[in-house]
Amino acid sequence: MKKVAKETEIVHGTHSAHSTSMDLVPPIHMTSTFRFKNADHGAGIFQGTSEGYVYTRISNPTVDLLQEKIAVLEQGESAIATSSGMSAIASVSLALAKPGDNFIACSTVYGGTFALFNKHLRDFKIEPRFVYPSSYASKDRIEALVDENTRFLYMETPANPTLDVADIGLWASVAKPHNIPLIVDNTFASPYLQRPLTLGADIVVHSATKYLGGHGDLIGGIIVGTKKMTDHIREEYVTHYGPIMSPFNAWLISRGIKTLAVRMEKHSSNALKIAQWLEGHSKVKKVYYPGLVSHSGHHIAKKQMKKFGGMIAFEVKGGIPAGKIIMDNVKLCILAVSLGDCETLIQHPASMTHSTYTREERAKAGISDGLIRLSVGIEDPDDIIADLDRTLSL
Ligand code: LCS
Repeated sequence: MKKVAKETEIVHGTHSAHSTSMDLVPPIHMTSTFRFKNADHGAGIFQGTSEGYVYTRISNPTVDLLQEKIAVLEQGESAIATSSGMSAIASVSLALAKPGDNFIACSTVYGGTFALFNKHLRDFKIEPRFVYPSSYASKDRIEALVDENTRFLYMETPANPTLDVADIGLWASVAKPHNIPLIVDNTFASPYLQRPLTLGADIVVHSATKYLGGHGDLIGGIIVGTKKMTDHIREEYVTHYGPIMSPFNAWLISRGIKTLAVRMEKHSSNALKIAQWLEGHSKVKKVYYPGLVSHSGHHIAKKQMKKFGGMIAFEVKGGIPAGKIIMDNVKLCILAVSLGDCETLIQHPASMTHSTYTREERAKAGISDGLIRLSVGIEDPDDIIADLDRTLSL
């Protein structure tokens, strides 16, 4: 069959109907274990000589369907669905690095990722080497941090919460000659807007809690890469530490992904309109949105993203007190962390999602105390603008 468009792949996925029930939507396999036909069949599955499922911590048909779907979307060979975005990042890190090793990461990442890297991996004697500021780092500055114990490079683009854009191809050009994998957290963009594996990355991770699920009703994570790489991560970490996704969450994410293209189009067009409006507002000091020509990473974003996504950060004149007035008085926008939901969410990174950084670390990573983050939903953009406009004039 002729290769179909991305939007078509997203709707159809990879499953074919069950031969008897002929469901349009595949059922949820809520089972912890699976029957063997006989003792030889069971033993054969364990040895890899017979086909079949064993136990849901190892694999499950509903989770497999989601993994196949995401692998297709990200143009990877294989994927692993995990219990959360954090468990995806922890699984990859701990599968690739051991005590005495180090890795290089961009300095502006989700606050939970920063805590994992800067505290918990350090406890395991795995050293993070942050690139400050990371988004527009030259090849030489990244290269200077590599040594024989460097096990991976890690970047988030666009980054949480500053929307800094890092050049995936440039980071890949440092990783490749050393044969070190480049990991990209593609949560903010989703595979609809950006496909890091086609730009030189080796592994993609996601918080599926966000745009992939799309409806704010679950927690989940994804790892995508070559089959060799995902087999290694499974064997080294996932199977025996057990951070796997439940079949119910996998089913919900498969359902959410069907509307990924239309949601990302609407998130992106809404966010662009709101960012342009904020930029023109007299009470707004600075707007961070990769779709704005004024954004320092606009040219890179244009090169590696289809559109610019639904996340905006901005600073208002009057700093934290002025920001609090907005957060305490919005009516349509909801004061909550997380992102990528249908509803517009607003939050304050310094005191919320990025409070895992010290003030000095935040300053070095470019996360100002007055920064407000907006996850633009799929409502009518004029209603979101009206809500923000009212609070900005209080
Ligand atoms: N990667 C990114 C870019 C994230 O934004 C998050 C969570 C994670 C990984 C971790 O995923 P989780 O385990 O939560 O599924 N970001 C959040 C945020 O900005 N607010 O609340 C969670």
